[in-house]
Amino acid sequence: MSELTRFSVSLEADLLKAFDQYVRAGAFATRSEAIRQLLHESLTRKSFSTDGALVLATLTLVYEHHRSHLVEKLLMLQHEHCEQVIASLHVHIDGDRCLEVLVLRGRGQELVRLAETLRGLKGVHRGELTLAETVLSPNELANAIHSPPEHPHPHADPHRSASLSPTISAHRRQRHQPRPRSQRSSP
Ligand code: NI
Repeated sequence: MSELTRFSVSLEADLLKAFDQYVRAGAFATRSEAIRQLLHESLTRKSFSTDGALVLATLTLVYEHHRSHLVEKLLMLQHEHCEQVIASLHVHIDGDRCLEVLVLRGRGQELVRLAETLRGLKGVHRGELTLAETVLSPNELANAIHSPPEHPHPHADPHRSASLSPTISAHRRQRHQPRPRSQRSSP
């Protein structure tokens, strides 16, 4: 974390009162902590709407798994975008509905379009895209992203097996292999 800098802010009394209520309601430790998070959220959201910015996001989907071909379509789209879908979590809510949380990494606008495609499928009731963080520069990302796996795995069907999704296991394999010394960047 970089060095802390103090600065003063002038606010109207009404606005400060509203802000202090916000700090209490949000159980922030201090005003500084609340301002830090607000600034961070606002700046991160801005980078989401900028085409070139690289971001991490989550997409929460709730869907009916009985819908014809929906599970196949969701899996196919995730494989087609395997560079962006870096992890997933699946929960069987009840006899009909599933909850799936996808962790996405890529350019903001690409992720928005992917989220629209997934939540637009028939049988998907909810699809909430949440921006988590801005990430690496384009060059760093190009070095970090691995080529798509050649499907050495059976497709993990979450309704039959509790195994890790292909994207997670491929990602773990990739992460745990040390990179050649020449590719390591100095701090
Ligand atoms: Ni399920």
